[in-house]
Amino acid sequence: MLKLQVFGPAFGLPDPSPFAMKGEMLLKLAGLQYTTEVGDVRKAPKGKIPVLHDGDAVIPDTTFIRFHLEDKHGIDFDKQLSPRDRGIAWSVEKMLEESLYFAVMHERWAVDENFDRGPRKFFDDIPAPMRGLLILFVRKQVKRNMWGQGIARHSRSEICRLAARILASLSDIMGDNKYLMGSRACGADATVFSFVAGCLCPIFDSEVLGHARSHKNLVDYNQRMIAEFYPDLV
Ligand SMILES: N[C@@H](CCC(=O)N[C@@H](CS)C(=O)NCC(=O)O)C(=O)O
Repeated sequence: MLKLQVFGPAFGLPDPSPFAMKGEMLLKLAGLQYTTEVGDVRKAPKGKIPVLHDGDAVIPDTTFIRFHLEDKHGIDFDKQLSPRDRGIAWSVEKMLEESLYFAVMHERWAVDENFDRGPRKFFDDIPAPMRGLLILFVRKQVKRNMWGQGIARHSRSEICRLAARILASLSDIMGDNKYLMGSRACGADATVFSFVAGCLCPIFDSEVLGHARSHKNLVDYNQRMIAEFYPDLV
C-alpha cells in the first residue's frame, strides 16, 4: 500500500501545502490505492513534505514522486497529450511551482495578518513557553529562504503583480477546457488544482485572492475539481 506523508487538511483546503496537495492529487489521478498520514519535516529525507512510502522505497519531492509512479507503476499521466502539449503542461506546472509558490508563501508568511490567520495555527499544539520561540525561529528561516530565492526583495505590490500575470497566463492557457489541457486531466492538473485552490483560499487577505477570483474559468475549475476529487469538502 502506498502511504503519503502530508500536513493534513487546514483552512478549508485538503492541505495548506500546495505540494502535499499535489502529491495526493497525483495518487488520485493515477487511480492507485493509498493512505495519508501526518508527516514530520524534521524526519523527512529532504526536510520537506510530502514524502511517499512505497514498500521499502521512500520518495521525497512531488516531481520524483511523479517519476516513481511513472517508472514503477507504469502511469502515463499525459498519455492523451501531443509532445507539444506535454511540454506546455510541464512548463505551466513549473511556472506555478517555481514562481507562483514563492508569491503565495510570501503573502502567507511575511504578511502579519495572514500569518496570524494561517501559519501561526500550525504551532497551536506546542506548549506555551516554547511556542513563541519556535514561531520566531521558523518564521525567520522561512523569510531568509524567501530572501535567498529573491521574492522577498520585491515590494508586496510587485509580488502580487507577478502572481497576477501568472494567474492570467494560466487562465489563458486553460481557456474553456474542463482540465488544464483539455477534456481529460493530465499530470499538471495535480499542480494547477493545488495552486488555484490555494490562491482562492479566502482566509488570506491578499491581492492574489482578488486576481484569482477575477478569472471565472479558474474559479469554475476549482469548484469542479473539489467536487470530483474532494467531494467531502463541498
Ligand atoms: N520541491 C518539493 C517542495 C516541497 C515543499 O516545499 N514543501 C514545503 C511545504 S509547501 C515544506 O515541507 N516545507 C518545510 C520546510 O521547508 O521546513 C516538492 O515538490 O515536493
